[in-house]
Amino acid sequence: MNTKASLRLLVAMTFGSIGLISCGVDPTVTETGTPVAQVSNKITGSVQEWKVNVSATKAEAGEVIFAMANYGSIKHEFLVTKTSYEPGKIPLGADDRFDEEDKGISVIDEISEWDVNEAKVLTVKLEVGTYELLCNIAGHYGNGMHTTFTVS
Ligand SMILES: [Cu+2]
Repeated sequence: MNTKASLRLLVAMTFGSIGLISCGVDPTVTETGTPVAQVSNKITGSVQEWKVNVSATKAEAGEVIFAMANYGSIKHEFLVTKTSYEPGKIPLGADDRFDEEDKGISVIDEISEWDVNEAKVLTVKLEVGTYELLCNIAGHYGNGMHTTFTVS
């Protein structure tokens, strides 16, 4: 079994009967190329240089499960943050990261940096609000590793 097939198997085991998981490498579309439902509390996704992809960008308040694969060529991390900053506008420090203790940011939980071609699962309880899913390794956020996630 190749690595991506292994990752898909891991994700499929995580979510059991969700059919779309087994369809392909890109979790945002089905085998026929149809976008998957936009609202889901069971998210599959990936991190890579320089983006964060997720299978849905909206969820309902409550438990949300993220199964994330690292499809990049270097380590990445995955943070679920609630923030009042506009997407991509969290101010960066001299070290090219943002301050995770900044008043405008609340880091709900994270998968700390993990290896290429491996997948990790994170379960969080989310309230109604606007979140950014991102990587805060030096330079990564500024290069585009973030995506907006809305809970209603
Ligand atoms: Cu990164």
